[in-house]
Amino acid sequence: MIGKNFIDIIEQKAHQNKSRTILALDVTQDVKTHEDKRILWNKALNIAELTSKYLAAIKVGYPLILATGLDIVGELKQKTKLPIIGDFKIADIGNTNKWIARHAYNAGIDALIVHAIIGEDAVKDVIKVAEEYNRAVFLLVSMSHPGAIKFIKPHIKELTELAVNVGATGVIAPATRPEEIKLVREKLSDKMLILSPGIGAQGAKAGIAIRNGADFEIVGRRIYSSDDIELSAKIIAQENW
Ligand code: NUP
Repeated sequence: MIGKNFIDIIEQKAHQNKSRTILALDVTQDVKTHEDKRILWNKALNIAELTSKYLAAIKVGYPLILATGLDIVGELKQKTKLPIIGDFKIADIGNTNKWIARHAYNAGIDALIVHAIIGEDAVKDVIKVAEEYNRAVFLLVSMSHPGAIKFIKPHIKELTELAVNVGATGVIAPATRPEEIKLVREKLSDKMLILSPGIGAQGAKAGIAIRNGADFEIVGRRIYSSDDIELSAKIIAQENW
């Protein structure tokens, strides 16, 4: 299994901050000029710094990174001292995946999210890079939106088995359907982590994923779009710790 170092770090941060929250830092806006980019960059850093004492990790994805560039990862790590998860939902052929992973890890990303549905060979190409860098890989075995019920959910068992077989650090499973978290937990080794999105804006209550077997809850809009960002992060941590 890869990513043991990542598990130690995220657990240590969780205990230090008494929180099982991963902030989905998807704050974004149209960026057309250097000034737009600077404003967004500062806004994202400001939210990260305001909330960091109530978080276990930060997750970045396309909404932020395509607008600011990958360099923001280094500054986020330096300012918050939190591990950074790259939610690039890697889902291509192995050779392409390998290069996405190298660029992300080179930028300081500690863990990557990869679609399990692409199959063992293409997932393994990311695992190999993660081994080389001593970083983590999480596989999507289901998704939190309604559309996932038709195509992904029917394969959740096989996708979870794939995650175990390739030695992934853990999986992503939806807080919007806690019964799926339970099912996934039964199939995973105790050491593998479950990260669960869907809390807040997508309707699930903070704490529900943890009570059903997840290790961390991924929360975005409920924190960064709230009137009192710091207080929201604090309350969610109290609910999931
Ligand atoms: O199944 C998934 N659902 C989901 O919402 C897998 C994900 N990676 N996410 C991500 O979690 C989504 O892209 C966003 O970054 C975050 C949830 O954000 P929010 O709904 O709490 O704002």
